[in-house]
Amino acid sequence: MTALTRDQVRVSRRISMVLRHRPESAGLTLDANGWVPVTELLTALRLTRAELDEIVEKNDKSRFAIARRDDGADWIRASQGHSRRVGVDLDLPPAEPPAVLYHGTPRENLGSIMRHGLRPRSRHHVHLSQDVPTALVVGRRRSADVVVLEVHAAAMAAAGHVFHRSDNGVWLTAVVAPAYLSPKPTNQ
Ligand code: HQG
Repeated sequence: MTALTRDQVRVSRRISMVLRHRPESAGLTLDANGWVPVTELLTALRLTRAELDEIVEKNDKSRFAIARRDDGADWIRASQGHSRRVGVDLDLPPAEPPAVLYHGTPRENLGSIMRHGLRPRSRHHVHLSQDVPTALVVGRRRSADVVVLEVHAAAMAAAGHVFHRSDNGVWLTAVVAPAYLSPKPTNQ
């Protein structure tokens, strides 16, 4: 599959911004679960359906999901990453996590994270990756000097902490206490 063009990446970022953080900036209102009619998004962002479909299909992380309702209308939402200020509930079922998940973060955050745990900050959840390469990509959005933390997810689940898996494979949980975290030695 070919990658998005630079222009398409720009539009994709704008869609993420609108669907996750600032729907009102495009005059849109999300429903309780984060969905908006595709036709409304197209009008608001002056896109054609073909342009939107290409961006959704080629998106490197499948950030957006489109679902058809009983009346035949298509609705779209971001699969994860919403700001807390946007009061949506993705309504994902609890999911049994693998033994270990990963979180990539700038090294400068490490001291604070090992003292206070992983916090969702401005988002609804702490975001965790299925594998180390993905965690490195997430961390490198912010810094060249990234540390990957192992999250002892199965132990957390056994202690009653709830996990969800977004439609695009990101693991979500409320917070991760320091006891469940160990920094991976940097040999990558
Ligand atoms: C850090 C992207 C100090 C945390 C990615 C992270 C992901 C702490 C930052 C998704 C801390 C929050 C989310 C503490 C957490 N002390 N720093 N106690 N607790 N942090 O962007 O996980 O490309 O909200 O380590 O791929 O980086 O947008 O979270 O560095 O899936 O689709 O605070 O965003 O997806 O940053 O990324 P973020 P994240 P997209």
